[in-house]
This record gives sequence, structure tokens and C-alpha cells, in this order.
Amino acid sequence: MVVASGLVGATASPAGAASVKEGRDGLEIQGSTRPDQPREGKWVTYAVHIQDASGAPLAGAMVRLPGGMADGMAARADLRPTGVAGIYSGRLLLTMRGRWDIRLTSAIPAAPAR
Ligand SMILES: [Cu+2]
Repeated sequence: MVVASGLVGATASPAGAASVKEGRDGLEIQGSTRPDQPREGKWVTYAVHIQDASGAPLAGAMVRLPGGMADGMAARADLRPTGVAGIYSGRLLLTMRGRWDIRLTSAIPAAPAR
């Protein structure tokens, strides 16, 4: 079940992304990158903080950052829990200078049937 999908970064050179966006279901997503000014051909670490509509950290989600360029190039990062509730982190390699649109998808695995 997808609970959130939002644009977390749109970058020019190629991938600075520190933005606040509201996803579906009232989720609030804050993203940051390290380094602040990513460069093509260098790994970029993305950290995102996800809160639900009540302001509680979203735990137990599967979080991905698919990115793409207008020319069809694509990259994807699978983010992992960091040990801090609601914060997920992962690395992304953007191989070309230019505008990348980085989106975030998060899903909560369905609870097992009882
Ligand atoms: Cu490209």
C-alpha cells in the first residue's frame, strides 16, 4: 500500500534537495542531502524525516527515492531506517549534470492476516 508519494528534490546541478513537501494522507516529508551541493558522479546521502498527519514519526515504512531526468535516465535509492524513528537514509548516485527530479515513495507493509 503506497501511503506517500511526493517530490522531494528537483535539482539543477545535479541534486540539492532540502525541501518540505506534504505527501498523501497528510504525511509531512523533510529531505536533506549530504553534501548540501551534490555533484554528478559522486554519491549523495539522502535523509528523509517522515511524520504522519498527527505529527508522529512514521515507523516501519519501506522508503524509496526514484529519480529521473527528462532524457530518460533513472536512478533509485532504497532508504533504510536509521534507528531514529521516522528517519530513513540511503545513497544515490547521479551520473549526469542537469536537472533530476527525485521523488519519494513510502509504503507500510500490510499487517499479516490473523
Ligand atoms: Cu541525463
